[in-house]
Amino acid sequence: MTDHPSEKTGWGNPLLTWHKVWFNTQSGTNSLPSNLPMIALDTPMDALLDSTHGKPRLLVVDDQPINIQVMHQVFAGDYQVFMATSGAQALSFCINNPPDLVLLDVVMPGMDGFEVCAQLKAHEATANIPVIFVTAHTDAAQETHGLSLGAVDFIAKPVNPAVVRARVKTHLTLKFQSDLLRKLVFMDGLTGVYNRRYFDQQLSVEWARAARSKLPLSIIMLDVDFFKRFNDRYGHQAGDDCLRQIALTLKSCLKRPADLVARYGGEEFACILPDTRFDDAMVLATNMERRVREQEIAHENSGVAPVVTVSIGLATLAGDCDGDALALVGLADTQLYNAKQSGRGRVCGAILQGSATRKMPVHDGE
Ligand code: GH3
Ligand code: MG
Ligand code: MG
Repeated sequence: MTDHPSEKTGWGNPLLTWHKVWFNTQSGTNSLPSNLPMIALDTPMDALLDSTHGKPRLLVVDDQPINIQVMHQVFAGDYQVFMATSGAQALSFCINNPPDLVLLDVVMPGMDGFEVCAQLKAHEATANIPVIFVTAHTDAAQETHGLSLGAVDFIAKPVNPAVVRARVKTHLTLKFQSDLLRKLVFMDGLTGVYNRRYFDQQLSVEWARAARSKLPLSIIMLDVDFFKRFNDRYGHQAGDDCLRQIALTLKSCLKRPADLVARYGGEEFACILPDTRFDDAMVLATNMERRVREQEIAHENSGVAPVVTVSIGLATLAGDCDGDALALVGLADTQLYNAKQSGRGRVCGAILQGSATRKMPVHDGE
């Protein structure tokens, strides 16, 4: 936003120094734990897991700078306050830099607040940002219309600072609670990577995308070798630590934002690699096998190596295919089985192509 009112009017930088975690500055029963991450609603899972504390971000949208100034005075102490003076500016800000909540004027020249709200709710990346209308026109029909568009609240101008602060706090609390739940629903509690539920959901999304775009899609299935023996020899606690370490290593092998690693179950992990050709996925899988080996976690009863190793099955969808996502997972599973059968600590892969499945050479991890 080039014409940021706070910069023009000399109100100072809205990105004020963060004195305390916001929730701890609030009294009352709605307070959330201070370790609650501040999360943008369209944040991918990796970013959710890495979120750190920050001041909640409010976007105030109003064509009258005096109204923005009032809101700035009400909120600047506890929030990062951003400003937009038109609907178009507000939309562009929300898409590029999603705030935690929007305070939205209804009557504005050009795109009015109702239209802005409708557009925010229509886009996946912005649909979950709570919108509070702030307006001088508070008849029941307008309020009903605003709420039907997905706004969470309606506040009358001129605003009462205590009331608007309390309402914003309530809606932010709800927003952060649902962010946290969303995070927990898709997270594996032991390793901190995605869980099976998220993997299944994303796989069908990526399968549909690959089918539409005719781009390749690769899946990796990975299983720790002789992990039962590892637990028996070193104990379950060490087993859990080992799984955590493997999860971290696998995550660090992925470079593209769309790639993901999930705990598929027990000591199995799975990766989705959108738009990744077989050869590139094979390089990645081979790298994963090597990197886990290089962790040098002692496993003296393995029989494969004196350290923990993994077996990997890779399957790539290339071009049109009559099957479904399960066929791709099934093929990766078969390849994992082949890797186990042919000695463990290695990668096997195949391409799913129409009704023909082409097997690729085994890549021994040694
Ligand atoms: P293979 O090389 O054929 O995969 O042999 P394996 O011993 O790894 O396979 P098996 O399926 O016989 O045993 C898997 C073991 O993984 C048994 C189970 O106790 C262990 N395991 C599964 N989930 C966890 C977990 O969350 N923590 C720990 N510590 N162990 C787990
Ligand atoms: Mg195993
Ligand atoms: Mg297993």
